Amino acid sequence: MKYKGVIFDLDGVICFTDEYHYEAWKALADRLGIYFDKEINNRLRGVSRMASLEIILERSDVTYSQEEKEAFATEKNDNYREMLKNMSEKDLSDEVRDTLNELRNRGYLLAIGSSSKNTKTILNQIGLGNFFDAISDGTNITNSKPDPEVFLKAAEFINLKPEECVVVEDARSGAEAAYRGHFACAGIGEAAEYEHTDYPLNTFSDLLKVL
Ligand code: B16
Ligand code: MG
Repeated sequence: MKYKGVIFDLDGVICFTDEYHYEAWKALADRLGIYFDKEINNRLRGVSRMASLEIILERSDVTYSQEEKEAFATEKNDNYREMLKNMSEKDLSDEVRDTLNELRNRGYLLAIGSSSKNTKTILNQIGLGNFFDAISDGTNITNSKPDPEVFLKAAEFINLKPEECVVVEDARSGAEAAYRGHFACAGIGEAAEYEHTDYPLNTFSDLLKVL
């Protein structure tokens, strides 16, 4: 086997919470009178909560204090977490479930590498709370993607070197993080277009052709 481990991004790879992120940021932006649309929302993929807020505030004429920004991020997150309660095992596709099980059967160590501080909540909601060998997420890093920290920690947690792992990503920032960390990268969506992505995938189950 060329690789021993697979590190999965969460949002946009294992499940999809873009719409919830969009609605929660939109509610905040509307309240503050800031223009926000789906195109701006796309720029938030893989980006940490506070960095996402800074992108939204680019459209604001008001300069907010750090304290106010933290309150805005909390407001968005409380709203977002309410929406996450709607998620269930139905939000895990058969394709993703079957592919993960097959990779496990083939003997790979499987980890999560997500910017989200809500990773464990989301995994529990979709029935994968105890599935992965390790979880590296927004709660154990100081630098967000495109910094490779979240993937380097994930590799460390499963005792593998970056060269022994493939990162699966949907966001450009995540694919760049993988490249900067010396990981091979399998990319879906915009990450498939990234110049350093090693394995562009049309669909998640294509992973079984490269691993
Ligand atoms: P939270 P990923 C990322 O998850 C999302 O793509 C991004 O939109 C979000 O801002 C970020 O998590 C932080 O999420 O507010 O829950 O901590 O794609 O890295 O799994
Ligand atoms: Mg993602």
